[in-house]
Amino acid sequence: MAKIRLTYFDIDGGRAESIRLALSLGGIEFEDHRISFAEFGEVRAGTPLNSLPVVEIDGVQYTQSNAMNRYFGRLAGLFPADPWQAFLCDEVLEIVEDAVLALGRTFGLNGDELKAARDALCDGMYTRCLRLLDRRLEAAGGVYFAGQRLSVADLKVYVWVKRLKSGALDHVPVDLADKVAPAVVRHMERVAAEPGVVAYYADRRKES
Ligand SMILES: N[C@@H](CCC(=O)N[C@@H](CS)C(=O)NCC(=O)O)C(=O)O
Repeated sequence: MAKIRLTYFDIDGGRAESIRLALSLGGIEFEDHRISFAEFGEVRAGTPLNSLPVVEIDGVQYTQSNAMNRYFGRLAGLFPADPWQAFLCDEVLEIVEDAVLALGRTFGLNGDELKAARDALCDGMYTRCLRLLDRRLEAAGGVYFAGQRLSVADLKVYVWVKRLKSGALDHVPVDLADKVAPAVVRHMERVAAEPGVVAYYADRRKES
């Protein structure tokens, strides 16, 4: 098996978290290389696009978190084989990626500017994304987003919704998802209770 080293911030969230979860759930050995925000300037200079996450596979660095979600998802049995179900899984991955990207554009703002940008995000794009995810989930049977079983789409939505509800994001109401996408919140709670996810965070607590 190739030697895999995943580099990302030392947070249990963000773009690398669903990848870490997929690797862990799939029993795929990898080095979980975590860096502090203070180290980012130095580390990013050594990455192909000056950004994280990067995954090093047999000594070569690769970029793009959703490519990693798909590849490791396939290796881990967490990506649908059926082309239509794969499309549904992909759509969800990209909806959440767009949402993550939009939040990134508000970083660096402060005070009233930050509040205005986050209010607009929550009332506009985030409400639309959450409502769409709610509809997709119901259409897929209400439990998983694709293939009637856990996939990287479920992991990526779980990580995002957990963050929205965490209270860590200024001006993002913790009950936004509850109000506009209750099925997605129930989904988040179910994914949190998946045995592989519970085991992953139990191991994380032992490490820290
Ligand atoms: N499309 C890339 C985006 C990567 C990205 O923007 N990562 C953020 C951190 S989560 C970053 O490194 N931002 C710094 C920058 O781009 O200047 C991916 O999905 O991996």
